[in-house]
Amino acid sequence: LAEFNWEDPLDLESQLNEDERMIRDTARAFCADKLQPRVQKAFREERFDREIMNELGEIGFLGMMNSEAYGGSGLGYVAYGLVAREVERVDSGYRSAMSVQNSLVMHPIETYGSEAQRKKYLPKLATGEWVGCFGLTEPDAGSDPGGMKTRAKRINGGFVLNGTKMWITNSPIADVAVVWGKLEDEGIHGFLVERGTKGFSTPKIEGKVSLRASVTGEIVLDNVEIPEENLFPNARGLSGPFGCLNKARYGIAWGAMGAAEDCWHRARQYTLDRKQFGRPLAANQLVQKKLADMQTEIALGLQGALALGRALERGNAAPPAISLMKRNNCGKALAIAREARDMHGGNGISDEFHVIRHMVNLETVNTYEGTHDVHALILGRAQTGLQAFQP
Ligand code: TGC
Ligand code: FAD
Repeated sequence: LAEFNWEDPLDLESQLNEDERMIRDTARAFCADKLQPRVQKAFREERFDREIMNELGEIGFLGMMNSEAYGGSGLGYVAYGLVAREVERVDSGYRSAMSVQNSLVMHPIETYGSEAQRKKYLPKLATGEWVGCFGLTEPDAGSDPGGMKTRAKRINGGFVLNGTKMWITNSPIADVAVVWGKLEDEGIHGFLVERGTKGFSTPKIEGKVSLRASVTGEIVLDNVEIPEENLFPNARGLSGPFGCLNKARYGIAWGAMGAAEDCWHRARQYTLDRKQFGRPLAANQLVQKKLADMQTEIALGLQGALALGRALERGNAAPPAISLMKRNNCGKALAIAREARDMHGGNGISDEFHVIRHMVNLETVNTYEGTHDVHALILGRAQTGLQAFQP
C-alpha cells in the first residue's frame, strides 16, 4: 500500500521540481524566522513594518515574475505561488504587501512601461528600497472600475491628474504609485506618480478589523502634474489593469490556501490536545468530519493552483480559469477559517490562537481583486456568453 501523508494527501511534493521545493523551503524558514514573530503585535497595533519589504527584496521575493534584466528574480509562476502560500500561512496582510509589489507594480512597469521606466524603477522595487502601490478602485468604482472618475488632461510636456483612489494597499508608505485614469477621449491609461509630487497625498485608512498587519490608504490627486515620460506607453483600456489583476489573483489562489492550511493544522492540533467528556475533541465524529472536509478542500485547491501555475508557465491560462481558482480558494479558505475558529471554542476568539486573525483577514481576501460573486459572474459570462453584470 502507498503511504498516506495526511498533510499532503495528493502528493503535491512530487509534482514540484527541485528548485521549487528549495524556494518553498527557503520561504518557510524566512516566514518562521522573520514574519511569524512579528505578526501578533503588528495586527494588534494595526501596523506594517516597512523593513519587511527590504527583507523580502533581500531574499529575492520581489520581482519573482520579472526578468532578471532589471533586478527581478525570474523564478516563475509556481515558485511565486509557493512563496505566496508560505507568506499567507503567517498572514494575508504580509502576502498582500508582496502581491502588490510583484503583480501590480513591477509586472506592469516591465510589461507596459518604457525602457527608461524599467531602468529607473524596477531595480529599486526589486530590493524593497522603494515600495509601490496600485490605484484602480475609487470610492464610487470598485467592482466596476470602468466607472472610474480619475481624469488625466494633457498639458504642455505632460499631464495633470485629478481624482481619488480608495482602499489602496501600501499607499501610505509608497514611493511610487501606479495610477489608472481616463485620459481625455483616449480611454483608460496608466501613470506613474512619485512621492513628493505636488498635490499627491495618501491618507491612511484607520479602523480596519481585517488585514490589520497591512497598511491601506487613499490616493488623492489634486491637480497633480507629471511629465510625459510617466505615462505607460503600452497600456490602453481596461485590459491594462486587468492584465495585472490576472497575476495577483493567481498568487491569491495559492496564498489563501496557505492561510487555510494554518487554520486546519491548528484546529487538528487543538482538538487532539483538548479533552472534553473525558477524551480528545478529535475523537468525535463531528470533529473528524470537519477535519476531513478541510483536508479535502485544501488538497484540491492546491492542485488547482498548481495546474493554473503550470498553464501560466506554458502561456495558456485564460482569465476565467484564474477567476475560478481565485474564487474557489478564497471562498473555501474563508469557510475553513470560520470552522477552525469554531473548533477552538472560546479560545478561538483570542489572537493567541491565530485562527480568528486568519478568518477576519480572509474576509478581505474574498472581496478584493474581484469579489466572490463578481468572479461567479465572470464565469457565468464565460460559459453562457451572456453578461449579467448589468441589465
Ligand atoms: P469587460 O468588458 O469584461 O472588459 C474590458 C476590457 O478588458 C479586457 N479584459 C481583460 N484583459 C485581461 N485580463 C482580464 N482578466 C480581462 N478581463 C477583461 C476585455 O477583453 C476588454 O478589452 P477590450 O480591448 O475589448 O476593451 O469589462 P467590464 O467593465 O464589463 O468588467 C467587468 C468585470 C466585473 C469583469 C471587471 O470589471 C472586474 O473584474 N471587476 C472586479 C474589479 C477588481 O478586481 N478590482 C481589483 C482592484 S485591485 C485590488 O483589489 C488589489 S488588492 C491587492 C492586495 O492587497 O493583494
Ligand atoms: P462593490 O463593488 O460596491 O460591491 C459590494 C457588493 O456588491 C459585493 O458583495 C459585490 O459582490 C456585489 N456586487 C457588485 N456588483 C454586482 C453585480 N453586478 N451583481 C451582483 N452583485 C454585485 N483596490 C485597488 O485598486 N488597489 C489595492 O491595492 C486594493 N487593496 C485593497 C485592500 C483592502 C484591505 C480592501 C478591503 C480592498 C482593496 N482594494 C484595492 C479594493 C478592492 O478591490 C474592492 O474593495 C473590491 O474590488 C470590491 O469593490 P467595492 O469595495 O467597491 O465593492
